[in-house]
Amino acid sequence: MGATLSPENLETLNQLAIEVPSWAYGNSGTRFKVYSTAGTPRDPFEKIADAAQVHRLTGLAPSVALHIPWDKVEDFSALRSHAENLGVRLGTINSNTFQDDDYKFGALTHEDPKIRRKAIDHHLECIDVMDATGSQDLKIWLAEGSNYPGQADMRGRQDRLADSLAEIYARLSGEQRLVLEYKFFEPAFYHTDVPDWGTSYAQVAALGERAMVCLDTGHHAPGTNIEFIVMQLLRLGKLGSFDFNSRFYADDDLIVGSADPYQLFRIMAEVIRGGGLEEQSTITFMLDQCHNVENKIQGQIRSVLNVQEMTARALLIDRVALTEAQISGDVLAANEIFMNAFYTDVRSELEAWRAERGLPADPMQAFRTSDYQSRIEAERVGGVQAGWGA
Ligand code: PSV
Ligand code: MN
Ligand code: MN
Repeated sequence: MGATLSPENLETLNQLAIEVPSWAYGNSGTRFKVYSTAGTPRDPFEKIADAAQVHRLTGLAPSVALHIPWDKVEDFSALRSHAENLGVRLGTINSNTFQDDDYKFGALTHEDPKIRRKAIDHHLECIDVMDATGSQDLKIWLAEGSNYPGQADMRGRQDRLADSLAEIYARLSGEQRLVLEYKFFEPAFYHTDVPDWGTSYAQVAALGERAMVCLDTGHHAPGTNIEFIVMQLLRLGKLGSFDFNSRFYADDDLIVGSADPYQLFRIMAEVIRGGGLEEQSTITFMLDQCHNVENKIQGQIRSVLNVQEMTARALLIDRVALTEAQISGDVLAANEIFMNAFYTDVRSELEAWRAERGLPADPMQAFRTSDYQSRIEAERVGGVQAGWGA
């Protein structure tokens, strides 16, 4: 079944901008082993340089998310200029309250006001970073919860979380936003304090207009209808950002669209249906993935291309015919219209899209044949390689 992207489709597709995470370029692994690879960045400046390659070859990834303190530098304005000189900008600032002994039993929810103070102050410091980098979003993911029934007062923790978030939110200015990410398990296994979109929604709705929900595709129980959540958050005007990644079993953080391209298609179909790619949309389409065994820069290139490809296919859904089939109760016709779009090969059209912009037809191949990888392998010797958590 052939179908081509209309000029309106192409206009929508052009709205797609994907944010890559700085930590994708550092070493990462599982809890069993972190593999070290040649050419791995030794500091945030080198991570940004690698991220800029993804944008240079795909035209799709104009911003880079930072994680504090992993990406802490003396002078964030210098990091900002460095990014801008390489054709990208600094994006979401991710806070980190999961690598400090003080936070063993919680950070923003902790019983001890001194520890809560420390955690709130960390977020205020992240907002200072945003002021210097020009970032729009402060993204908060909390590793807080409990392992055993009875261990923690879940209700009290929820109340303290609300108070802590209110203090952080009050410090935002201008266009800055707070996005609260949810995750149903890990590192806590009995309860987490922000386990689902409903809890995140309840917390951010209490804060105000500039507080939104972050949906990480790897943070749901198996079988969850994620596109339904996308639809609902868009409907409520509270979908702030995505953390895209793929998973087979848990929070696997694999290449986007690798485990289930059809799910990515369904998610992008709801994004389009809900206006998430319209000009006035403020959704941040971020990747949150780590490459354990594959080449990191190519892994990111593959991911951003997959997001674009599934978006292009989702744009091909014949909405007029679909609505007719839905209204008339023609179940099979509706499903066929939906699937026809999913099964359409858009790769040559996307090659043409790149050609028009002076981008390589095959960005993966272009990276393989460039000397970038061999250059960084030769240059980046010595020093400590930055990794997930460094
Ligand atoms: C937690 O699993 C998470 O998805 C959060 O976004 C963290 O900031 C990120 O992973 C770190 O990779
Ligand atoms: Mn995430
Ligand atoms: Mn995660």
